[in-house]
Formats: sequence, C-alpha cells, structure tokens
Amino acid sequence: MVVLSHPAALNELFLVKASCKPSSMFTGVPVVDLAHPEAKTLMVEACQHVGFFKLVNHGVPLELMTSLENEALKFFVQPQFHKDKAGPPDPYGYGSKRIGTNGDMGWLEYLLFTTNPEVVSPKTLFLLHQNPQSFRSGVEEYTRAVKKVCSEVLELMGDGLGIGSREVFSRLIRDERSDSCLRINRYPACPELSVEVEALSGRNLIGFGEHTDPQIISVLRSNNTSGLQICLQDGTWVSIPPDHTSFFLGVGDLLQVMTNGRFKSVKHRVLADSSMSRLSMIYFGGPPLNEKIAPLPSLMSSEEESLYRELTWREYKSAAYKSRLSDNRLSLFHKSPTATH
Ligand code: GA4
Repeated sequence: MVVLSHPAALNELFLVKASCKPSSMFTGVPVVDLAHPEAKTLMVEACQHVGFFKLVNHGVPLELMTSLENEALKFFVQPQFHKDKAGPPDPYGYGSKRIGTNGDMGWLEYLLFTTNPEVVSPKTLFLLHQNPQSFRSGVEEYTRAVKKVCSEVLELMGDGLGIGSREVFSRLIRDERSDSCLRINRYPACPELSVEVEALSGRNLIGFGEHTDPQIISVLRSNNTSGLQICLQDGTWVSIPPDHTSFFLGVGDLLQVMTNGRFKSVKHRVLADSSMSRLSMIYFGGPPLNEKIAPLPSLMSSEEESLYRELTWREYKSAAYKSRLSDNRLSLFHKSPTATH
C-alpha cells in the first residue's frame, strides 16, 4: 500500500477537506452591469439569494487595478526578514500565514491598510517598499476609486429596497471617519501540493479559511487565478471563476443586520493553487466606529420583529477580533426570542 506523507511544510493547518460540488440550485454568479437600468433590482435579488454578485461596467480603469497589483508585488518579492519589519499586523500591517490573533492560519501573505484617519497604519508599510511614494499613491488612488463604486452600489441598493433615503447605507462609508480598510492578499503557488497529494488525500490547501466579513460590504478584485469559493444558502460551496476586469461584491454582517436578515452575509473562503499565485485586493466598507447599527425601521413591516439588537461598529469589530475566523459572529447579537417578551 502506498502511504503518502504530506510535504513537511503542508501540515494539517493548511490541508483540509474542502469539498465543492455543483449545486443544482446555482445557475452561476449573478452578474450586474452598473450602467443597466435594472441594476438596483438585480443587486437586491443577488444580495437576498446569494449575498454576492459580480459587477461589470464599473468604470474603474484596468490600469489603475494592475498598477496597484504591480506595486504590491514589488513589496511581496522582497526578502522575508525585510517584509517582517512591517508586521505582525496590529491589526494593520504585513502578515504571513497567521490571520488574526486567535490561531487561524492560511497559505498567504498580506498587507492591511486602514482608511480611517483616526487610526494609523504602520508608517513602515510604505517605507519598506522600494518606491514608497508610488506605492502610497497607488493605494490611495485605488481606494478612492473603489470607494466611489462602492458608494454607488450602496445607493442603488438603498433605492432598490425602497427605503426612503437612498443614502442610508452609502453615507456610512462616505463619512470621513468611516472605518474601512484595504487588504492585499497574495496566495503563493504551492508546488509541493501536487495533483497526487490532492487526489490521494482528498485535501485542499486552505489559502483563507471560511468566514463572513464583519463590515457592511466588501469589494474584491483579483488577478486571473481561481481559488475563491462562496457558500450557498443550501450549504454547497461553489467556485467563482476569476475575472481580473470585474469587481466581486459581498454582503457583510452589518448589512445583514441593517436589512434585518433580508441580505445575507456571504460565507466564503480561498483555496491556494499548486501552480499559479493569486493576488486579490479587497476594500471592506465599514461605518465610523461609533455608528449605531440596527435593523432599519423603514424596511420592516409593522408586525416584523428585529432579529438583532442595536450595536456599534466598535462593539462588533471588537467581538470579531476576539473570535476565530469561522465563528458565527452575528449570533452573538441575535435577539433571543424570550428577550422580546
Ligand atoms: C475578515 C475580513 C477582513 O479580512 C478582516 C479580517 C480580520 C483580520 O484578518 O485581521 C479578522 C477576520 C476579518 C474576521 C475575524 C477576525 C478578524 C481575522 C479574524 C480571525 C480584516 C476583518 O475586518 O475581519
């Protein structure tokens, strides 16, 4: 009998069974054209059924995306000891393999920047780049562009839900104290993960373990390497074909709270590849830390009960940072049925 031992570097922390079968319910990722007259309706439907959609015709030039991607790669090619000077993340900065502070690991390295002027990203982050100025302006320009798209999308969602003010979501990320962040993830190719290892042990290399994003909304752009998977409401995992020209939008936990569960915060994960490295850039749109978040009364029918208690983003963020990646953080804020009586 052939006994296959995993290559030393790939211990159980990285190799997991991550089955992904085609779901009969799923006809493909919902695609929304930002310029289409029905965009708001399609977005609302996608957020209700999947919590995720692909956005095309968004107006952000491909050059702006690839230019930041190239700047980031110039950071990542540097020697490990050099990159480590910008880490470990606290929670912003450079990180490698460790995600958060509670033992989660993934086959990736990353950079995390905050856009909140009241919180500071480590200065070394930019200084450790060969060309700090162009890296900084790349991050700033990209963030500005993606924030604009995100704000347009949130306005359309407000419109689509028919909740009086279309700015009810977008104002939260447009606020100058918005606690949003930008994450750049690089999932190196892992040649030790041969096809045989995968086939014989039925295991996959976890790049970023399953989780939901705690913020309002996430806007992801990646290179053309696959790896992203989302979990459908029937529990099946489906792979999302990459498209380096488009954005992928995901509902975050706070949007699920504000819509009283109508929009679903999408569970997702990333599997690493044996031959191609994946680079993704994700903008996480969050509100100011002191913002009170609760189900919107304008959305709820008169007899409808709030599923969640009011929280501040500071409170939710701090609970998130105390949790493990795969924990169901929203359940901590569920109103228990008895508490309402
Ligand atoms: C998931 C979404 C964002 O990447 C992130 C992540 C954060 C981190 O990497 O520091 C967390 C994770 C994320 C949720 C639970 C906690 C916090 C790692 C972790 C185990 C930056 C975020 O805001 O929450």
